[in-house]
Formats: sequence, C-alpha cells, structure tokens
Amino acid sequence: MITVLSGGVGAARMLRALRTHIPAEDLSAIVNVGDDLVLHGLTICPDLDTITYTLTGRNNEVLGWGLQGESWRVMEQLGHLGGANWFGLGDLDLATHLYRSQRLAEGATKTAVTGELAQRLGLDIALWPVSDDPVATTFDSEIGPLSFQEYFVRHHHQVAVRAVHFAGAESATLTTQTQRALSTAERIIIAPSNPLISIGPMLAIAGLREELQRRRQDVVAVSPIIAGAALKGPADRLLGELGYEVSCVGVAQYYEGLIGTLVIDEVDADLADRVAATGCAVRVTTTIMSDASHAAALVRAVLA
Ligand code: FO1
Repeated sequence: MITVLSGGVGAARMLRALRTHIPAEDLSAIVNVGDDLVLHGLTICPDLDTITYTLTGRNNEVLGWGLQGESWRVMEQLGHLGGANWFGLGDLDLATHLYRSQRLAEGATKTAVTGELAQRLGLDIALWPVSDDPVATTFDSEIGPLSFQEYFVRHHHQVAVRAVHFAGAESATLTTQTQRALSTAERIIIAPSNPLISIGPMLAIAGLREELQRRRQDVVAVSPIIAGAALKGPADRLLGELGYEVSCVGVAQYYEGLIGTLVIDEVDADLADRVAATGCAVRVTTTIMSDASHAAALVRAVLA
C-alpha cells in the first residue's frame, strides 16, 4: 500500500500519476479537511472533491477546481438575490454539496459520504478525510481574522498573514481508516501540497506527527517550492511570512524529523546539501508534472 498525504490540485495530479503506475487497490489518499466550509447551509470539501474529480477525469483543468462543462446559473441568480456569490459553486458541482450535506444531516460521517460519492463517480482508489471531526484552517492577517476560503478566494491570498491556526485540531482524532492507511503503508508520500496550510492541518491532529516520526524512513515528501516559488497558490508567500526560507530548504526544515527523503526539483540541485543538513536524504528529479514522461520521472523518484 502507498498512502499519500494530500491537499488539493498538486496532490490530485500526483495521485493521478501514481495511479498509472500502481494498481488502485494499492493506493490510498489521506486528505486535508482544513479548507472545508459551510456556505448556503452546504458542506463543501474542496480537497476531497478536487481529488475525486481529477482521478475520475472530471476536474475543470482550466480553473483547477470544480467540474468540466460547468454552468453558473444558480450563482447568477444568487447574485440577483443579493446572496454571497464570491465562492463559485457551479450548477453541477452543487449536486455534490447537496448530496454530502443531506447525508451528513442524516448522521453519516464525512468518511462514509466521501466513500459514497467516490463510488458513484467511479473513483477506484481509497480516499479518506483525515478526520471526521471539524478542523478549520484560519488566518491572523493584516486585515484581521480570516477563514481559509475568505483568505484564499475572497482576498485571492494577497493579504499578509501573521499566523495560521487549525481550529478544532486539538480535539480532533484520526479516523480508523486513516490510522490503518498509515500503519499498513509500505511508503507514505507527502504530496507537493502547501506544507503550511494543506499538510499542516493534518499534522496538527494528535497521532499523525508521531506516526510519521515512527515511520520516518518510509516517508517521502515532494517539495512544492521550485526555484523559490510555488507553481500555484500561496505556499511561497506564506513560508516567507511565517519565517521559513522560501525554498526547498524551508520545506525540509518544516518537515524536519518527519521525513526520510525530500524530492526536490533539478533546478534546485545546488540546495541538496543544505536539504540533507536537515537530516533527510535528498532525491533530485524533475518535479513539474507537465507531461506523462515528467510525471513518470516523479513517480519513479517517490517509489524508488
Ligand atoms: N477557488 C477559487 O479560486 N475560486 C472559487 O470560487 C472557488 C470555488 C470552489 C468551489 C468548490 C471547490 O471544491 C473548490 C473551489 N475553489 C475555488 C478552490 C478552492 O478554494 C481551493 O483551491 C482549495 O481550497 C485550495 O486547495
């Protein structure tokens, strides 16, 4: 079993590449729930949905989230009514949130609903929310406290952040499925997701950090920072604002003691010694999954 600690888009692409090399029954993803929100009375789980949509060939590759062939009539009408439409929920995507919200209201767990949606949409790998308890990533920013999606979407992650919090993490527990996916994994991969806000919320839940420390030699992370910048999203900016070096060395420092190997991009080969000085092995390869051959190279590096 290969288990991947996953955020959104970067993790979805890594899982899609892994899936072409290993059988579905040998691949599972443990997914961040810190981006989840309740809006219009609906529970929305962006990272779980991005992975489900991407691995079933449905993700809107232009936006990076939501569904292909989407229309926006509900949002347009909501705008006419004066409702909140800053967070775009497409007409087709809304069906996912309606289904999930109804099932949660009936008492189903997030884990169970994720499995139902995955099965109906034809996802063949195991997909587990890290916890069934609420864990909400929030920010202390220059304009005051912000929820994850207020920071990310409403303010386009363009406001300075002073601190990140994971509300609820102190009392949240890992699900039994998550614990099993970790304990039975021959290798645990940390996807090239944002360390601070995609992997960080999971590390804040009791048991996960300890399990990575215990299994450290089997843990391989992929740096999402290449030549001092993130391919997508605010990982570079947040690392700097929260006092980390904005490079794969900063990523290695954030994961210090938790990983046996960090995979870094070949453009950062000159930083390999400084990464190794944090106490992990370093593997240098192309980490941008721009086509099938590059994705295959990254897969070989994380599985080697
Ligand atoms: N990202 C945006 O930039 N704008 C949106 O309006 C937006 C809506 C949205 C709806 C459902 C969903 O599953 C994801 C959505 N995202 C949107 C992406 C999401 O905010 C982030 O990419 C992730 O939370 C970060 O991984």
